[in-house]
Amino acid sequence: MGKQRILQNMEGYALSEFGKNLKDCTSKEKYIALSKSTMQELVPNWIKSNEKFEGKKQAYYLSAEFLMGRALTNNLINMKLKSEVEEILEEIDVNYNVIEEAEDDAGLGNGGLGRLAACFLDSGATLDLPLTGYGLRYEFGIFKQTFEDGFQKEQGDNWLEHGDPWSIRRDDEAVIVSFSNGDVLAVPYDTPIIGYGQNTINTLRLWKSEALNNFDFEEFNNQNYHQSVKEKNDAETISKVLYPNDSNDEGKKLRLKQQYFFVSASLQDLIRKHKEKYSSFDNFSELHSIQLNDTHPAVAIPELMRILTINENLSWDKAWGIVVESFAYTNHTLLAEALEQWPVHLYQSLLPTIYDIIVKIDTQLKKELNAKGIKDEELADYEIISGDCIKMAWMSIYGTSSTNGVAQLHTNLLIESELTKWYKLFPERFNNKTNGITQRRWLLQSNPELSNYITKHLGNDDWITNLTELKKLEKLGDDKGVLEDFVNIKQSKKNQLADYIEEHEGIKIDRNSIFDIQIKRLHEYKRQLLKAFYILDLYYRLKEEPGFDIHPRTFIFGAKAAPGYFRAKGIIKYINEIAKLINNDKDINGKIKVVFVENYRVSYAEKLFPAADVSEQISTAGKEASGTGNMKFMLNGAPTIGTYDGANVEIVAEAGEKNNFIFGLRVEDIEKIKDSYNPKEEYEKVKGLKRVVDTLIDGTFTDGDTGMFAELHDSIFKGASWHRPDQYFLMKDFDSYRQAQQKVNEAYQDRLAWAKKCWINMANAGKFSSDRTIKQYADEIWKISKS
Ligand code: GPQ
Repeated sequence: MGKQRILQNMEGYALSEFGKNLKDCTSKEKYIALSKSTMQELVPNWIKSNEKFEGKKQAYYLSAEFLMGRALTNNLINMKLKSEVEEILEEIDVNYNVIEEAEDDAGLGNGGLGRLAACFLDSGATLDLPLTGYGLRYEFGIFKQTFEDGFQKEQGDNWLEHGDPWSIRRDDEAVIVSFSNGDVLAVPYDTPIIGYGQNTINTLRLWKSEALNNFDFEEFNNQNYHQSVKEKNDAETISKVLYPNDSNDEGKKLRLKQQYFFVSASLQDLIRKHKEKYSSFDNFSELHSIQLNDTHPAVAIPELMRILTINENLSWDKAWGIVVESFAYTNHTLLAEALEQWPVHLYQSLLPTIYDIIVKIDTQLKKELNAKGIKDEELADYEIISGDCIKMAWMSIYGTSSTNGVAQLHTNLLIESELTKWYKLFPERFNNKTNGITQRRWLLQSNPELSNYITKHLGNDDWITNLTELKKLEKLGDDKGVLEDFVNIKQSKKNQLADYIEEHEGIKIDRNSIFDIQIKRLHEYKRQLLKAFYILDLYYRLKEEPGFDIHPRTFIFGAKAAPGYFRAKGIIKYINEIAKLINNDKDINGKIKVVFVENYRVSYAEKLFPAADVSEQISTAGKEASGTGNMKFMLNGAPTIGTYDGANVEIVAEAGEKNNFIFGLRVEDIEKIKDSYNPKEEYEKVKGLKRVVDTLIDGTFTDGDTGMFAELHDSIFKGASWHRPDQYFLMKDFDSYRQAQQKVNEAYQDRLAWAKKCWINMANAGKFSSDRTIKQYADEIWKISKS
């Protein structure tokens, strides 16, 4: 392959773009030169790949978030060029790692939902399936997090400051999106999604908002400078910044603008391409399957109705048939606060035509329900427009032919509780698609040491595209030599992480301690606070109980809190206070340490998952729809300490309960106790619990007079109008969690028995490849196949 060509292209790019010789470029510039040169290599294949799917049914993934992380290494790996490029760079005395670290993450998502979209694109291309992503090209992605005196501070994420070498602007395919107060231009930026082996290169198309007229000369001449650029500023605001809420509905006008903007642009794009080839829409749903990633793009349902009935003159009924057939909907949560409900007045004022169509859809629904014998007084349970709110989930179930949950437990709960009524109406529409992760990023890229070892023992690298191959390794779980090698690989990943943490967090950690890691968004239901209470209890016992001893532990947290989520920010501050106390206590002598890493993100995650000894998945049962971090830990050989929640249930079913540490209330237990639950009883009764919970109010720690800690205390004992005391059952699960942790400590003493647990987890991770998930979407929902 073109080793020489890549280098030549890099040199040429350095000269023409930076006015320097390559050797004099900064790391950032070298990164850009290398990426541009890689683009030159792949674009011809990209064009060919697009052509091969012409005339075939294709799938489209509409998502407000794509949490892609870095692209360079992933692309080189999937093009099978990584080692060659490393050699080229070595020849010119450049360290590949330095170039890799020069890339900013594309952080166009909050957490699980956005990262799932990114894994799905990788799997789609690798499986040679025609799958296109459509979303928003936020100028600012998820905020950058720093800690000041232990408090989270947010900074803007200017990821495009130096340009994005991986996307190509397509002015010729721009479309106009209309709002009641004017039109804006949607300009597409296309990023190649390279399948492993480069057979297929798909596209992620992200829309940027711009003004139709950038500058009003008349206003300028009239000395109205602000007015002269107002249209430009207003239009550009739409794709300016990602809303930093995870699983929480914000209900803001700008957010609605974002949703309609990218949805309308994407559908117009599909319609335009369809019309270039066909003169009717009779075959539209035979050629398009459109997945709605949660309800964020649900406005696609009335928007496609608008386009088909008003622009294209189809009858209502014919259009409705096409809409239902073309769309499918994924539900990602049961949390009430995440279920989108838009105020009617926002729709009426911003999107009056769309609102009228929603009214028609709602009327049609009620007629249909009546015809099915549902009485008028029961209609309120289904109506899409309910009081002054539009229920996006209801519209998404009614306007699509498939509704899926993201893990078996989650789907069961949807069917049995939240969506029972809808399930009874349309049982054939409901299905489960358990989430997955791409092994290309989460093993091959982030853990080359383990990848090579796996390939060596399997005798081939088929696992890269067929993860269930790992099952063949299970039998080596009794081979002492294998387990020792495995322990050594884990140790080398722990050493790498320890170096990185020392450099970036300024904390020296014990490389031989148990790396116990909880990395995910900060949310009360994920119960970072439960882990904090546990750590504090451990600390007091180590100090006070003679004869109590444990294997050294490093508790690592990584999490961003939504900027407006007061309690989540309080938990961050609290954990940072605990860290300060414990890490500086000479008595503890480093036996336990607490590290809250700053600015947790995809590229940091790639360093954390491979180095973990313990995976913390401790959400309140029934609250975590699936989780995907749990799968990344498992694949890298870390047992789970967790509740029976989300995909944990399936992880344990694959890897065995004895190789994991399950604790706490189950969904059915919670159902039984929730009405009579009194957290105070547990607090009084459970040994040590009072001591740790009281630190929220007894002056042990300071929250800088923000009232944060007292508020956390209230969340446990007082409740509020919108929740019961301790709604996430921290008090009730504390002792059971502590016992499970004690078991972890004991199990870790026998190094080889522990390594075996890790090995069995890794060997049974095959089910959790997003290749499996995408194959199921392709076969069962989208009905698409390889070219
Ligand atoms: N999830 Cl509704 C998000 O990351 N953001 C959201 O807005 C919603 C869900 C997560 C969910 O909490 C996890 O349990 C899932 O694993 C993930 O989506 C992907 O399905």
